[in-house]
Amino acid sequence: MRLFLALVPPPELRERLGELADAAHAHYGGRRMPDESLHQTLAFLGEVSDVQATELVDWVRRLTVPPGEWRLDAWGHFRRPGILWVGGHSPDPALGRLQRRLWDALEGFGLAGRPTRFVPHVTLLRRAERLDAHGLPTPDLVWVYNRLDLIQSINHDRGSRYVSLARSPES
Ligand code: 3AM
Repeated sequence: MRLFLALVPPPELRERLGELADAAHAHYGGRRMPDESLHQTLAFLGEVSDVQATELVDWVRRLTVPPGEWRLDAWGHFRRPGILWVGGHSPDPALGRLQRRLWDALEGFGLAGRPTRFVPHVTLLRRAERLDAHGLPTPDLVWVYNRLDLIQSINHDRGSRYVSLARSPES
């Protein structure tokens, strides 16, 4: 099964992110991420075995995520898949530390795939028709987090559906 670790927005923030997604969609077209799929990927694990998945579920249920606040104050894009995202203007040191700590542990589980660059972001649009418009208001949101989710990504005809398999305790 295909898994990733992510921050899942609390309901109010999810709503604000959904509003940004609507504004972005009006400008850029493409496929708007459904509200229930909005997340911030900390580590994409790819395909893992059932045995590994069970170990990961146990680990996440005991994992402590240091509480943090991530400021979302910039739009960004990944040109090739036409992804438009909202994220931070500058790298967030606490999220960087969390991501490195997670990968240290994941490599202990025998998982590979640590990326060379980590750009925390929330994907709002996929296959955007253009990425060069500048008509959107600058975002200004704060994501207060203290836990993460282990999420299964299930492919279906119109994209992926995400199912949380485990959630770390609130810290
Ligand atoms: O956080 P976002 O939505 O940008 O793009 C996929 C999504 O990221 C990414 O993992 C998240 C959940 O699917 N993803 C999918 N395949 C990937 C891969 N092979 C990948 N990230 C890195 N390598």
